[in-house]
Amino acid sequence: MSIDEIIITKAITESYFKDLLDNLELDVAIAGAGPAGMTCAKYIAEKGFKVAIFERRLSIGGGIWGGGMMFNKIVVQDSAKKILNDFGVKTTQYAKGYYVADSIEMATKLAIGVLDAGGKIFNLISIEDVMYREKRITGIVINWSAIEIAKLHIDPMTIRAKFVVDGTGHDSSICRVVIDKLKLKLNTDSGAIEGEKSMWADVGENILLDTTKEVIPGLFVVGMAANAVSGGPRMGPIFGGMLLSGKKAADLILEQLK
Ligand code: 48F
Repeated sequence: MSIDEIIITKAITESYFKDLLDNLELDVAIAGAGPAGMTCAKYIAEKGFKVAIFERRLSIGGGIWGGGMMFNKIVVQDSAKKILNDFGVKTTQYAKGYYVADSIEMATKLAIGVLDAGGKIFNLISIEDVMYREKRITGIVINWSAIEIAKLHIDPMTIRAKFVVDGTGHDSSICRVVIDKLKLKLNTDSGAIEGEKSMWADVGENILLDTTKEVIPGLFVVGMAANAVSGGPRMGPIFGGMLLSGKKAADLILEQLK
């Protein structure tokens, strides 16, 4: 068989646009394919709801890959180990209550968990704005990351979603849009983004279950973004909180979707 480049081009173009058309109306749109966003996506998708993650970068995984200071291992505590088990990520107990996982295995298996549950991951797409109707976030505004990087003057397009999840890590960029463009008050002490505090793993990990919440109707915040928005500390290369936060947001959203 001789290979025809035009068939390859048509195969890619037609199947990509089929996927895109199929995901214009979602139950849940998630910003960022970091550990928190991917955990949230899997637990919602496996219940049969339509979920897509939009990731700015070429690769999924956010801050997982580099572990701590480029030593590509991550640590999770007892309470989060079950979530790694759910994704099939192997762990080794290092000390009582502390488990070590390989960063590469974790990043890839979290993504596989999302896809196998029926979720979709779009890479190279940035969420640059939100849709807000009748006092509720109702969708996201997307554009190619390459357009953002090249600073081209090209209008974005939209995806409708019953819920949006800000899993953008330290940037908390979706919540920033809500403050900057919509001038709304978030469900935080001051109503603004409090800003993350200096590293304190114990407090940061524990507080994350409180900071993971619906900050305005229709918009949840998970992972490092949740602590950044509510003024919690960063926690460094312990990742249990990210997983538990993603799971907690999934449970809260599932309650409302049902
Ligand atoms: O930063 P990230 O891994 O967020 P996370 O899930 O996990 C935090 C940890 O990695 C680490 C930590 C653990 O103790 O503190 O930092 O909270 O993943 C966030 C993802 O969101 C993408 C970004 O490229 C990254 O992959 N992202 C950020 N802004 C946007 C975005 C945006 N506007 N649109 C789409 N993706």
